[in-house]
Amino acid sequence: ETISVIGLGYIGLPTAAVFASRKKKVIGVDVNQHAVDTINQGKIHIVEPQLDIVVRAAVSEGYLRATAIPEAADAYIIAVPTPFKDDHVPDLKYIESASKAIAPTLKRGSLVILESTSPVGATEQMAEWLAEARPDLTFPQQKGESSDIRIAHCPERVLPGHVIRELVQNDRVIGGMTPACSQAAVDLYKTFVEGECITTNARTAEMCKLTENASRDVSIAFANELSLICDDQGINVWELISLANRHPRVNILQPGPGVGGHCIAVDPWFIVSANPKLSRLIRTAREVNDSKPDWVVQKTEQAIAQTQRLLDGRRKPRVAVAGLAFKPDIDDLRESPAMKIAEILSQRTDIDLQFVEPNIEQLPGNLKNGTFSKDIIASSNWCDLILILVDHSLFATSLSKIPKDIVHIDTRGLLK
Ligand code: SAJ
Repeated sequence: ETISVIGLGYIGLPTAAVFASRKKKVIGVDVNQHAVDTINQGKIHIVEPQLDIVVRAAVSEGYLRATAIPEAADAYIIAVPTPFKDDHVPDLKYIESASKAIAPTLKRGSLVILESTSPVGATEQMAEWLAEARPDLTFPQQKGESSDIRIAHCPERVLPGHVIRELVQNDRVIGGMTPACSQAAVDLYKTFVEGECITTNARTAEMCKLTENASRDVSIAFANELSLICDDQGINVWELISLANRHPRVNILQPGPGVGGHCIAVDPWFIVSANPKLSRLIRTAREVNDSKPDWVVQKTEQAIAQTQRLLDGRRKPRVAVAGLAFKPDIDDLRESPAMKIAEILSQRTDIDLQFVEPNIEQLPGNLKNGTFSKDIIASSNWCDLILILVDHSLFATSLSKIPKDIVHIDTRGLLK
């Protein structure tokens, strides 16, 4: 049995490697030739703990091979990005091009699984694209259970930083276009999934994934809204939340500088764009979370102005920005609210800036003014004002050595 994984990114590559680690023959397909070459050398082009070891073993034992041109397989897993366009409308162009690329290689009995986070209806749309390209085969939307090709949606739900563990342990929601499609997909995932594989239809599976991330977004928005109210009322929001969470049926998440990453800030829009009038809460949560970085910038600018008054022109205020990643203990700066804040501050020439990020080796080019440090203690000894944007564990363990007399803006409640 051969499995083809289309899209060798943060989801596709770990999935391909884990199948290969269970001695399945896996063909990984990606349009990025650099990714293909890197993987064929047994190396990885993305950062994820343990992934390098699994990929190296899979390639050297001959179970995983990458290519830019799709080949015939028994099962296909599509794990390509699903971004949105300017107006927050989901953009299915990568699913469309992946479908068209694999269509010529399909054969009777092939199973095609869409793993990409998708708006409701995307799996049916993918089935249409495949059917148009292969009029010689039958598809579930035409022939139901007796179709030549089986199609299912099986959304990924792994947490970046814990992908290898969560791939194996998490439950999977499997939405086939027919029950037989679901069963074929369950049989495939059971190769390595130790969690439960629960079946449903494709539309429910699509909505389920969007719901999971929208639920987290709404919960974080609640915490972020509380943080604004508490700031105005002179209440420590972290103390407040920990007290409220003592109630047996209350479980509030943590406020922060905003919501980043590639999923939680994106997926809720797929729900909103399909039902704008009905999704008022989900939209508002997105807006609350998206506006938090600007609020943090305003707070920081007020503190800078105060420091300027104290320094009275003797020198520029020194500002340390602690953390650039989108969440703790990773090096991923993409879609990071901390980066958004850092970029705005780095446009100022009337302050001396230092960016502290222990998980990267150099600053990204879009931070114009400012020096780089990996050491929060040295940086806090240098600065007048420290802005904490990420709760890296290295920061948490350094807290006792950070001088108390500098101005703190703590968006993560590290200093409580
Ligand atoms: N955040 C807060 N407060 C919190 C929790 C998180 O401000 O209490 C922020 C983080 O700092 C970060 C953002 O939210 O900026 C998202 O981080 P995250 O750890 O909540 O989630 P992701 O984006 O790394 O991964 C999510 C996960 N979804 C859920 O937990 C429902 C993961 O399981 C999904 O597979 C992933 O999205 C995805 O690919 O969809």
